[in-house]
Amino acid sequence: MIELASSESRENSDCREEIASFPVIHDVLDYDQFFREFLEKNRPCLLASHFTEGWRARRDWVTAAGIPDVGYLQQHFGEADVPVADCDQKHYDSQEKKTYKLSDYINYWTGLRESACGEKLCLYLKDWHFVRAYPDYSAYTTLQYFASDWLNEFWEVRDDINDDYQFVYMGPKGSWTPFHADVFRSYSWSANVCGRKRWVFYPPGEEQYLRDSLGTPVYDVDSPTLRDVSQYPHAASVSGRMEVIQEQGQTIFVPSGWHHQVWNLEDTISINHNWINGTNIHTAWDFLVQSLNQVEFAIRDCEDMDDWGGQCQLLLKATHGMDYHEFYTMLRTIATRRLDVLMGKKELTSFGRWVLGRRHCLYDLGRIEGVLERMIDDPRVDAIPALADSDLHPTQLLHTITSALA
Ligand SMILES: O=C(O)CCC(=O)C(=O)O
Ligand SMILES: [Fe+2]
Repeated sequence: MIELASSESRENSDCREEIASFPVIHDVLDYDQFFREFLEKNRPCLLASHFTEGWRARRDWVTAAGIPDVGYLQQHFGEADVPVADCDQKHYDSQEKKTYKLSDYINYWTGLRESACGEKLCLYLKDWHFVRAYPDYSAYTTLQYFASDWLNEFWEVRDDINDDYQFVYMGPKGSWTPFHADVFRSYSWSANVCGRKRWVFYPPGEEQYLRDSLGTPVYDVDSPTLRDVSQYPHAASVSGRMEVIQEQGQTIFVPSGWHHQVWNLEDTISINHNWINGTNIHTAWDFLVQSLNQVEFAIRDCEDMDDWGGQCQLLLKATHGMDYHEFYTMLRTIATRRLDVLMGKKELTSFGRWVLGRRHCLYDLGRIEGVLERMIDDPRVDAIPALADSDLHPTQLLHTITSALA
């Protein structure tokens, strides 16, 4: 059953902004329905807490009183290096981060929470690659709805670099994440092991109204400065805001390209993944193209230099996190594994648990076919030496997929 949390309106200077209702899934919804209603339509939703009931993290990382079991975390993971953001230090459009030992972070969390000069600190442990650090621990199982995950599948089968997009967050009441959309315009899901979060969302495109007169995106979407017309001339035109409180055990689905901001309302631990699959791969490609256009514009005055196109790809990798070659390598890896399923060579299991059947593989290949057609139309693809080899060229892969689908 999908229910809608009730609609509210919110005072916003002299206008009242309607806040759209937020879908909540209480019962088990079948995979196809979730796929159609939320992934394909790119709409957010909240999943009830029973979906994460059996998770080890919910048992072992939380005390009987429902708060973080810092003693347990200290004992089992105290030696881990973890990234920690200072919520009061703005660093470009994000927060300044340092590496801590988990045990030092827990000492801060359970202690006075002050700097050496007595200032109150708000430190938020973010983007800890927990599964990578403790691959045998099994803190949770990814829900079936999120099983089709090309990003983590790609990183799992890659043997040159060990990385993933599977994270643990933990922070005190008051810690927060500034207004942003996720890396590569991926989806994310985030589940509260304990604690509560407040989320604010805006649909794709609405963020353009939340830029200041110089074009810089707002950092804190609840900041009173947004009401200052001389600073944010278009803020009154924004629409589609959604807000929801995520309780302990609940999981939120964050669609592609939706800007959002998050506050921990209590001491909170959460698990989150970023992912791309057949339903948002076109969005991810469009965003990659847009990022390359921006890079090219930024260094257009050096266009005459040797291998300007190669330099643009290097800058794309540094700023966006992925270049054309890596994006294509991901597509090729995912496509090859699905072609193998169609030929009966292998079974495809995601997160060690969910079997992606033949029908899913056909869907995925159809989506890859569509993106490849657009890639081939981009003349900058041909200037990438690693793709010049005809066996590796996107045209060749497209041909293989089209023949298989026929
Ligand atoms: O929980 C947070 O502080 C941020 C999470 C987030 O931005 C996400 O899951 O996309
Ligand atoms: Fe996010």
